[in-house]
Amino acid sequence: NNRTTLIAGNWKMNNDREAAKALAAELVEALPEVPAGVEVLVCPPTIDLCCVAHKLEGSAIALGAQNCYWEASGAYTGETSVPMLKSAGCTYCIIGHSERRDYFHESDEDQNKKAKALVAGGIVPVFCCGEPLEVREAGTYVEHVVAQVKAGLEGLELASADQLVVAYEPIWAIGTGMTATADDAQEVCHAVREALVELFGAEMADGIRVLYGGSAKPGNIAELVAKPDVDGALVGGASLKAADFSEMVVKA
Ligand code: G2H
Repeated sequence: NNRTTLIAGNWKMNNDREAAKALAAELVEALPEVPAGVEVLVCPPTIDLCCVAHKLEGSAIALGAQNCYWEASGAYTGETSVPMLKSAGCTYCIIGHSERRDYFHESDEDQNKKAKALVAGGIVPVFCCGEPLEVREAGTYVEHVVAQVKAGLEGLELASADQLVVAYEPIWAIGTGMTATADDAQEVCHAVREALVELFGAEMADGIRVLYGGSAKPGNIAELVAKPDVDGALVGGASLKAADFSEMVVKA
């Protein structure tokens, strides 16, 4: 395939202003250029988007947000709209992370509205999906993830395949150190791509990046991205250390 590998850092709710700026600066220094065929993205907390954007200026590292709201403006206290993210320099936005679905009770319908608002506003959604441990153990994880993808992305209109990224993150592997094997990742990422074929047609689905997330690190990134349907990683813990994250970029 000719999909560009995407190594995306999800900083989650970590670092203060100075630490965010320092991490961004270290990354720019560690990655003066990005290897051919690889794209690098960092997603800081909303409050640090602007200062990180400033540090990333002129670098090969893209900026993304961790969440958004689907209305463009108005009385939505505490929320951040797609045009706001766009004007802050974001080209990507994570949506539907399991932490948002679980702790903030976000639904598939919420993700659908966010995905549509992002694509309409010119930001690429990094749409997350994944099953909890009990679903994995029950053996119905493929159906679970495919249902999330279909509900979250139905009716989305894409002009090109680079307008959407999907990240498969088995919840039991998030921040636990328990990585899914590369074969586990491939099995579900392949099923995700088949769901994308149903939603967007074969040609479009062939160009959409499908990432793996969940304890991805320098030691397992190469075998993950070697799988035919795994086009990169959404990286949490390991993205907070410039040395680890840049090593992952080099090994991807
Ligand atoms: C999964 C991942 C990043 P970690 O949430 O989205 O985090 O790599 O720490 O498991």
